[in-house]
Amino acid sequence: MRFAVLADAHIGRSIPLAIAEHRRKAFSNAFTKAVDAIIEAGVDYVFLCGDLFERRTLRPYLVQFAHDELYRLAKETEERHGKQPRVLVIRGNHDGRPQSDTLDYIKHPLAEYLHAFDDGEMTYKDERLHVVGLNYYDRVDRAFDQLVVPAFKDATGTRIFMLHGFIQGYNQVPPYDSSLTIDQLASVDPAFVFTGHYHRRCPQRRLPNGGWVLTPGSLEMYDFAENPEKGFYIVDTDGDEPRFTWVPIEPLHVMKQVRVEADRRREPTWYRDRIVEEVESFRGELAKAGKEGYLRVRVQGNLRDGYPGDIDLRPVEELISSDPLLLWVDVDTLRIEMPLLAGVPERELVDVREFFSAMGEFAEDIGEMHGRVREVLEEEASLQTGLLTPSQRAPLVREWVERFERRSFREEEP
Ligand SMILES: [Mn+2]
Repeated sequence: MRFAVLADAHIGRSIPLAIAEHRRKAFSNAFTKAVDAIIEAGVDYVFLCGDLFERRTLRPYLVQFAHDELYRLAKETEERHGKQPRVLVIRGNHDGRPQSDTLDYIKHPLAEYLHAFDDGEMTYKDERLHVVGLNYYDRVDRAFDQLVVPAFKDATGTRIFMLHGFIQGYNQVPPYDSSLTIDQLASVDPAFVFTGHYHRRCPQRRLPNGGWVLTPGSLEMYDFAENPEKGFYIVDTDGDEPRFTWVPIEPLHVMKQVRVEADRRREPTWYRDRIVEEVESFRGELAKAGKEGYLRVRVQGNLRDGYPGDIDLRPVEELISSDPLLLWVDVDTLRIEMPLLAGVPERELVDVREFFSAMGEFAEDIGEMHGRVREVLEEEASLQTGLLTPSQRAPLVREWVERFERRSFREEEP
C-alpha cells in the first residue's frame, strides 16, 4: 500500500492581514502542489490530519477550491494509476466544532472517495485498514482514554491512529498544552500514528510496540520564525519495513523574522539604520531567490532619547514601494525601552504662570521660581536620585520664603 500523509493545510489563512491576499494564495498554492504530487505518486490512501481549513467561516470560493482539488485527486489517480484512492480526514482545531464543522462543506453524497470522521463514529474499516480518527479535543489525553482505546478493541487489519494533537517526546509541546505520550500511543498497538497540529516536520520515529509515529507539519509557512521546510510524506508499506519519503513543497514567498538588538542605549537614528540594513539584506535574499517575500523585524533595546515613534521608518516604506519583490515589512518596536526621563514631556505642555494666574501677580513669582528650580535640578541634581542635596536646596527654599513673605494673600476688600 502507498499512503500520503499530510496535515495543517490551513486553506484560507490570511494572517498577517496586511498581506491577506498573498497569504491566501500561498496556502492554496501549497495544497495544489501537494495534490499534484499525490496524483503523481498514485496512492491508495490519503491521510489529512486536521486543519484542512483555517477557520470555520471561509470565502465560498475557497471551500469550492478544496472540494474541487480533492475531486481532482481522486479522479486523476484513478485515470493514471487505475486505483481509487481513499481520502480520510479528521477535524483540527481550526476546522470548527462538532456542531459547526467546515468539513461538512466538502462532504458530498457522491464523493465516495472521501471519509470525514465524525464524533460519534471514530472508526473507518475496510478489507485492509482499521483507522481510528480522533477529531480535535482540548484534552487529547482524556479523549484518548475514553474514545481511542475502546475504538481499537478487536481491530483487524493494519491499525492506524490519526489525531490532531501533540505527542510528548516527539513534538516540542508548548507548556500547559495537552498531549499524548509515546507509551500511550504504543498501548493501542498501532502500525502507524499520523498526527497534525504540530507545524514542524518531524522524521518518522519507531514506537515501543514496533509501529511508527509521523508528523508531516504544515504545508506552508504558518508564521514568521518558522522553519521553511514544508511538505508531506509518502509512506510505502510493502516490504519488510515501511519506507518514508519526504515530498518538499517550496513556500510561495520568503517569510522571515530577524532581530535588531542594541548593546546599550542608542539614538533613534541608530535603530533606523540597523533596521534599514536588515531590510536591504533581505532584499538581497529575495533577488537571489527570485521570490517575493515579507520580513518581520523585532527591535529590542534602550533608547538614549526620544520615543519609539521617533525611529524614522520612511526609508523602509520607500523600499517597499520601490521593490516589487518586497511585499511587506513589519517593524515591531514593542520591546524598546524608553529613556529614563522620557516620562516627563508634559512639563513643556503646561505654562506655569498661566496655570497659577488666579493668584494674580504672584503667578509671575511662581513662574520664575519654577524656572530656577528646574535649571538647578538639571545642572546639579544627583544622577542616581534626580534630587538636590539639602545644601543645594537651602538657598532655593530661602528665596521661596522671602517671596511669600513679601506678599499677603488675604483677599482685597471690595
Ligand atoms: Mn494547525
